[in-house]
Amino acid sequence: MRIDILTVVPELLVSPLNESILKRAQRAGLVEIVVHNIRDWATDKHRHVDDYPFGGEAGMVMKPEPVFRLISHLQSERRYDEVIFTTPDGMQYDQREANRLSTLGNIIILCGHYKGLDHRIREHLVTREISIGDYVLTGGELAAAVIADSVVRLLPGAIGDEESALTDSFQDGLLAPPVYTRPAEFNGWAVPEVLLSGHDARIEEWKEEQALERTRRLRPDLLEKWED
Ligand code: 6GU
Repeated sequence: MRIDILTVVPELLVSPLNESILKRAQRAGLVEIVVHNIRDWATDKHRHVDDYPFGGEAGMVMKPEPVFRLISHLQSERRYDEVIFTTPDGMQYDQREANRLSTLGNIIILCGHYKGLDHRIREHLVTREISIGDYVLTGGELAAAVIADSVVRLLPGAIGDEESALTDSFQDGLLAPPVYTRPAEFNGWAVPEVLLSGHDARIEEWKEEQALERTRRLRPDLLEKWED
């Protein structure tokens, strides 16, 4: 898989994409992540990437030409399954979408910035508009990092324990049960007895109960989806 991220602030994407699991996945050749500076594709002398909006609103708008040139260049080199635009008015990102993206070949993630992107690019080049939640970020870079992280960890071989991506919170529509490690008693606080019992069936049952109880208490909205 290849993920091309297009941004006016490439610095924001360096460290989140080059540590830990994402670093390892790239070294192992599971994914290639390439960050592009949109400014490098500007057409004018001062390398402008934004301009004033028609109709006289406040704030600046991302110009179409640099983004168009960069996307056209990328698409001339390989096929992309999706051109994603990160924007607060996109569809809400969730685990189902992360799963879907992780099955694709190559994707472009165009990071929104300023007051927005010239709408012609959204209409003609963007195939998917994604928001990571109902709050406003200064730009789409952190959202792009969230998407890349959540997709890459799903690629086969990206995380050591094959099982652990499948047992994530949300992967079965429920929150994950609590986890514990040694010591069995710490500071007078004991690990739930059943986990020390060695009784696999009872442990599984306890985990399912806990997952349900936590979901019912903390995220009843997920349970409604799950029961459908
Ligand atoms: Cl994708 N971009 C921005 N700027 N703000 C957001 C967002 C994206 N998702 C939630 N808030």
